[in-house]
Amino acid sequence: MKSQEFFKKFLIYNASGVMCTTKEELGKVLSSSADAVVFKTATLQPREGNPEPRLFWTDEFSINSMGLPNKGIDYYCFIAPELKHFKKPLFSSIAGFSEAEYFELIEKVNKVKEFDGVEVNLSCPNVEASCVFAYDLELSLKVAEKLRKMTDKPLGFKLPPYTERWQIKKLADGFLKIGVDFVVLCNSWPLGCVVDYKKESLVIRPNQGIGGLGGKFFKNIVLGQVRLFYQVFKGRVKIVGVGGVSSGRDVYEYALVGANAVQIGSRLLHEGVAVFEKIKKELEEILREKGISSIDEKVGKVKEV
Ligand code: RRO
Repeated sequence: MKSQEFFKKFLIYNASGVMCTTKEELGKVLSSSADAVVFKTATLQPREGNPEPRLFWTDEFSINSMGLPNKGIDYYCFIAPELKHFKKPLFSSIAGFSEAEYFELIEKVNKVKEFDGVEVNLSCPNVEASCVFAYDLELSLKVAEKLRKMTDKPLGFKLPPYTERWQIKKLADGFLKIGVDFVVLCNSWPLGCVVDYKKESLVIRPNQGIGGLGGKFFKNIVLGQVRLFYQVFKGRVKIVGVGGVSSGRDVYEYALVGANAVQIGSRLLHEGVAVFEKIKKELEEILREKGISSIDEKVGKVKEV
């Protein structure tokens, strides 16, 4: 599969949703030390998203109920060629409101040769009152199978955090059989709530103040997901880890449990694109101290105790 070409070398880039909605933002990420960029999840039509305030973050965590604000798939297909000169992988991200919409979206992405891969978002926690798509395992596998038949591009799925081992096993077995190239683990923790005790108020307005949580606390939740998926995939389907990455040490931990790449979300909000250079320097320092030439040697090599 083609994605093996990208993920042969460990990648560090943005999480979809952070600094990737406009051509200017995408250009900023691509001008930085990021190794690739994933675009904001696109829908068939442009969307304004939910009412503000809809995003809040501190050093420790973030909560959002953005509601999929994006410029629509046609805009992203139009600008992708204009970003190719950065010579870095460009990942499209798409989300439909029905099975049929996912199929329509991938046909549009297929027509753009500058997209190097597609991340299918099955896990937006914030759209109206609807549930997270990928909590319906059967339906997700059915859609994945059809999308696999529809595209030759490297194909990946962004999943929510799961709470049962059998859910992960079922999806991982299915993705392996279908020939999925990569998974992105995980979208934000759904149904979070943050309260400002001084103001005695919620911090975001939409959906009763409920939204997706990310940030430092999330790392250990996602490390568990990466480890369990890796035990099934054993490198045959690549894993992109996303959740609480803010240092070189976090990247090292993700690699040990089986990630071939990481994305930065909350920390990119907090620090801006300088975060990529900072994290890479910290990672290089760890590798030097340990006398390792490349992080790729460590993927999936965590020791049991
Ligand atoms: O736009 C959002 O509200 C959003 C999306 Br599409 C997503 O996949 N994850 C998230 O935390 N927010």
